[in-house]
Amino acid sequence: MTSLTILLVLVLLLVVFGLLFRLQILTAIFSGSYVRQIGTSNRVNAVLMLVFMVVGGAAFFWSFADNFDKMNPPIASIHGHAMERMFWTTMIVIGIAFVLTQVLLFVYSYKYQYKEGRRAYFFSHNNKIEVIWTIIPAIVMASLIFAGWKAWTRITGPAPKDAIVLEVMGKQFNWLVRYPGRDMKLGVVNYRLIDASNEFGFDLSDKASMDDFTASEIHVPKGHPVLIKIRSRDVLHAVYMPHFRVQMYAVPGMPTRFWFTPTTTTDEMRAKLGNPKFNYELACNQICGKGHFAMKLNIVVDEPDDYVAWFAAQSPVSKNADLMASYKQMSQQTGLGKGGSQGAKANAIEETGETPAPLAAQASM
Ligand SMILES: [Cu+2]
Repeated sequence: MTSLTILLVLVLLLVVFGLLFRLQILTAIFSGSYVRQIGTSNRVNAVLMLVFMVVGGAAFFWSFADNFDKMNPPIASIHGHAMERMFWTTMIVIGIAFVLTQVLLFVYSYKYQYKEGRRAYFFSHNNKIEVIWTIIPAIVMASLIFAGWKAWTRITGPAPKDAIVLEVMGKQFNWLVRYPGRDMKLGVVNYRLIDASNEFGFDLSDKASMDDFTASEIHVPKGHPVLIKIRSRDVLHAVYMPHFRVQMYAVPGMPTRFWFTPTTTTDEMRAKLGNPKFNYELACNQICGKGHFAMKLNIVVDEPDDYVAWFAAQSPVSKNADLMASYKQMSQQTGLGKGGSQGAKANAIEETGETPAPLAAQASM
């Protein structure tokens, strides 16, 4: 209590001194003996404004140009070109507005620095200027939003009926991939059946699950629409595939999706870039925890025949002894699936929406 009182007294003393100082200045102003000391710092600051504009502006454009290739990898999907057009149209429009406003900000700060005897020009308002700077941005913004809305609606509309389907599930800290087997139907999964061997929580009382398979990388065929169903097991992640211009959140409890058509195989892209080690990648671009940096997955774009061969060579979950044993144990523990009285679909995430037909060749395997 004593220290608080002392602190309070000190603060009040400071306030009193401040007021006395202010009073002294006011007295001097009214008596006409006050001389305002502007000093050289005012001019130095004005010049620094210009220096900041030139140096900061140059650094900004240099970093932009230097990282351009990283920000703008070659496009390898059909819709990627529409995204690219929208992105650069928006960048050009906001770029012009950005440069214009920043140059005015710094140049005016320099131009209207304090000068002895100069008074600010009083300007209340001007209807003409108000109308111009309201209507022009409104038209530009509305056009950008309308064009963006049209493109986005087209891209995120229902996947074509012949799209191949796969599921990607984000978890701290990797991606799990699941393909439907020959029946082209992703089976039922249930989070309560998840354990170390059954990472997806396959519910094998659903027949459609038996031929599903998991993969350590994503394979997709060139020139064929691909529908990716996206889920998260824990926190918010995002499926980001820069070359395909795909970005979609993986949200716990809320399945999302994105479909696209790859146009360039991995081999073609390697030849194009002259980099034999190149791989398309899926990266998580939401900071989802300490292992976020590790959430990376290879994507292989195959020629359709190679894709079919790869697909045929995969082993279904029903042939995975560890997974089958774990499923049996978990279903007994939880009373779900075959081991329990509850039906396969109780509490399960059911697949909804369209079930795309298989690749023609794949169906004849
Ligand atoms: Cu993540």
